[in-house]
Amino acid sequence: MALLEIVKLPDPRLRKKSVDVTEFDLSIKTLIADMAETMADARGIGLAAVQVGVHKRILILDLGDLKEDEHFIEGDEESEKRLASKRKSSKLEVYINPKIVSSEGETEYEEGCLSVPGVYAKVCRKETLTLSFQDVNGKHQQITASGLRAIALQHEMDHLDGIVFTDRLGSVQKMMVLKKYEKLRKKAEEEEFEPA
Ligand code: QAP
Ligand code: CO
Repeated sequence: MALLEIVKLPDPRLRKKSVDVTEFDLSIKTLIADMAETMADARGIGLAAVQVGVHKRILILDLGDLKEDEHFIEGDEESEKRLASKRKSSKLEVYINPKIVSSEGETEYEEGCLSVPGVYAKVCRKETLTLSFQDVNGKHQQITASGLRAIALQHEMDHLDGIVFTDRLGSVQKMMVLKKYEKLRKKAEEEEFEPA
């Protein structure tokens, strides 16, 4: 197992479309194990392969004990506690070559992204969706998801097509979020050059 580097905005690798997995070999299983370790280390609930620089249509989720309708906000004490308890019970879900079969309804959720650390914004998504996908062995599966799982699946599937959640914001909101992100990046850069 290994920790991988998480690709962050504005890295152009996040904009490239990922391609279908055709060989369900050991290298795929190793990649998924490394992605799971990387996601857990970064305290994420979802990760697409493109976020570790691999352009294959693979995404993983680990909602742990978070209920489907549960919200988490970084910095919020209650959310942090729930996130910490989720850590104790990991429930890894792997989706390879996912395709939306049908979707219904609309919902809004305050999203974040390991590739855009530190910023969050409300994004419109479908409320429920039925997905076909393949598991780690290449076996075809289907799932109907709603709540947080449905949001996370749509967020991660966007990554497979080079789309980041900030692309889905209105122009004013997008500007505000990207400005905040730039500020955070500059601050992180400064701190790197002159450590406290
Ligand atoms: C995508 O996001 C998602 O900014 C997964 O500092 C988002 O795991 C699915 C994270 C919302 C469903 C709803 C973000 C961690 C994690 C940050 C994540 C940060 C630390 C984001
Ligand atoms: Co993301």
